[in-house]
Amino acid sequence: MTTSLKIEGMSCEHCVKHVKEGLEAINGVKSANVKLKEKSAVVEHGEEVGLETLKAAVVEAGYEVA
Ligand SMILES: [Cu+2]
Repeated sequence: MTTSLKIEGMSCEHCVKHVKEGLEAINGVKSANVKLKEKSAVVEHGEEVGLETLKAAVVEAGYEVA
């Protein structure tokens, strides 16, 4: 399944990489496509991965989910 997140606080490609790595470290996440300009992340993941888990990974990386 696919989940789109709006992310606040990313200012450069380093941030993008940080968020991407945080999301892709979750068990069950296949890929995370993070875009700086769009302030977005599109995450491909299995059904076992809930929205709260995705949000927590973004917060853990130091950013906010809008
Ligand atoms: Cu940055």
